[in-house]
Amino acid sequence: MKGTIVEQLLKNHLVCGELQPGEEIAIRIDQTLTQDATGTLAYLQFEALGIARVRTELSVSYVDHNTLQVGFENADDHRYLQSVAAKYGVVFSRPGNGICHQVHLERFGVPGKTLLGSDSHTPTAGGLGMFAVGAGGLDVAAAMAGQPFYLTAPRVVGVRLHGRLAPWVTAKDIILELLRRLSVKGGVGKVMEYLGPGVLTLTVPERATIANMGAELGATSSVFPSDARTREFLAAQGREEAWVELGADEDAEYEETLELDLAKIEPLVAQPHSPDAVVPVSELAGTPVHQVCIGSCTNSSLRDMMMVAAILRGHTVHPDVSLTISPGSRQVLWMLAANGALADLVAAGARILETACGPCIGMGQAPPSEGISLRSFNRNFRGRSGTPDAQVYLASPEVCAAAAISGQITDPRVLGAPPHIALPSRFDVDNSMFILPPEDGSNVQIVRGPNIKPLPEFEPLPDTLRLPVLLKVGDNITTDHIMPAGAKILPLRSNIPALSRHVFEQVDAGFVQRALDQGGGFIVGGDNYGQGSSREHAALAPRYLGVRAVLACSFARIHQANLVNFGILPLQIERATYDELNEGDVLEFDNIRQALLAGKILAGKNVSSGARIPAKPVLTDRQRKIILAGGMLNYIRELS
Ligand code: MIC
Ligand code: SF4
Repeated sequence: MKGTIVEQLLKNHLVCGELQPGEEIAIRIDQTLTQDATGTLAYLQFEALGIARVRTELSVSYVDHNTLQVGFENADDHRYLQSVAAKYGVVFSRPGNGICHQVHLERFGVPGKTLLGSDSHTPTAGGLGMFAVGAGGLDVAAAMAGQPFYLTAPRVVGVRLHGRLAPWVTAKDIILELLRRLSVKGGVGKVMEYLGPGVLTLTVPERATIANMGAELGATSSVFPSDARTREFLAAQGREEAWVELGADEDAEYEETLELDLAKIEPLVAQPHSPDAVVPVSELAGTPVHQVCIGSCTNSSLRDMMMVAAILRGHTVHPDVSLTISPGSRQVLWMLAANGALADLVAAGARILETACGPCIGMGQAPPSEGISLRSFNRNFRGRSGTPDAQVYLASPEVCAAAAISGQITDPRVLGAPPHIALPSRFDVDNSMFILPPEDGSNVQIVRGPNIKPLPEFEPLPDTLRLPVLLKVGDNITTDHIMPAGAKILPLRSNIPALSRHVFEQVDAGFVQRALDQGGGFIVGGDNYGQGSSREHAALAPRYLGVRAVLACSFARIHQANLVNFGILPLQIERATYDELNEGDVLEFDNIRQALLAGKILAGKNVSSGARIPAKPVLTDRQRKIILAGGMLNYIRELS
């Protein structure tokens, strides 16, 4: 990674380790962000660390996920988050202020700084030249406590952009094209660094769309240079003083390079049920659509919303379609209201939702049975929309708007010349929906509702595990499979006993009872186990049910770290071993502690079939100690 932007950013923040791909390094974290669905747990964990005030340059707590208040739970969580922010020195972004990634980009992102967020799309800020990474809440809590963040030094992929996008082709199509080429595991262990003359043709919100969906590649992060366009964006936000220039050295060396001619990209769509099932929109033209949802942290900027309004102007949404619009931030909504674009959206029959994640995480707006939903979002995993048999497609706001009018997937190029969107050089800036913490928070009382339960306690890892395989799943299992979200389950995020009742619910309704009856056990998975979100609940809730190890062919980065943080052993197995294992097999591992200390492969046995189970612990030296302690909180307590 010599001379790359990634190298410069990591070098400037390196606390320990060598910048060699594959080595464990630790970096200083300048800023953190949390959102409400992961934040309650993150702050409960921060409280458990016993630190009086956050030790970052800036920590922000957003409320954007759990905003449907069908019971007291979410509102109680919001109140808890507000009080805990005041007590510990965290800026609180009130519900209604917008989606964390969009708002952070607008108001707080600083080129050259590091950002750790308890949300997998935190790399959105890479569009501004930050080194921004998603992590579990416990890792973010540790960063708020001033501890460095540990990660595997990534391989840096240089993505060289040439030329300019054709009319109706957008930043979303650039990242969909990369997903088409590389797949949802193509970025694992890597950071995507964008370079080349094509970069200057993209504004910061467009770069942010690309960096955002780098998460779908499985990449640790995505980074853009900080250049004249970055300066322009910061100036428009009244923050030009935050600008610093950042670019790769002339002779920067990348582990891999990819060439992308922007002029050759066409409008694309990801088909159900994976963001990498990408085809040209022209192949799907004519497919009837029942719902169109525009927004999410991927595509909810002022430019995106104004483009949609301009396309819809003078039309009425097709009678068979329900169109929802969620602007990414209060700034975006306010500016749409002031410039008249909101009136165009309302006149066309769009259903205007609040500035929040909304349908992206199944917080309302579930599609009809077997409904086809076209969304400008980033994830279309089965069931995530709230309707198990819905078919969710992902595309640019332009493609979505065209379908909202015609009632079918439509190549927007048939609409003639695209509208010209003129953005103002100054945006309307108003910080009044942020609550700044008092200088001294020691007298602030933390408010806890009855749904906020104490953190479960776990014992250290035993030396022998003899337990059944509770479930065997395939490749690319997402955290949405493991720990579903949606309007009914998300309110339980701060109540692990209740939340754990929903583990693997959509995959196997009998899983929870089986885990309880058998006193715990193992999960067997294929490649890229745990891809998708950063929700540590996908580790904590299974651990609560007694899951002690996951045996998989490979793991997604954030989930692997979350498993370790909650004392679940991530064990890598060969495909042949995977093929031989069956649900119900009893597996035995002996002398685990000694083998872990010696860094050895575990020699497990399938008691049911007699076969050997060689299983390699996927752990760094530090993680070995954490897992032996039974999880990160135990480990920190041991140290202090
Ligand atoms: C998501 O998009 O899946 C989420 C909801 O934002 C998650 C976080 C969560 O589960 O709370 C993520 O991306 O990390
Ligand atoms: Fe929210 Fe969706 Fe973005 Fe996750 S992906 S942060 S749920 S808008």
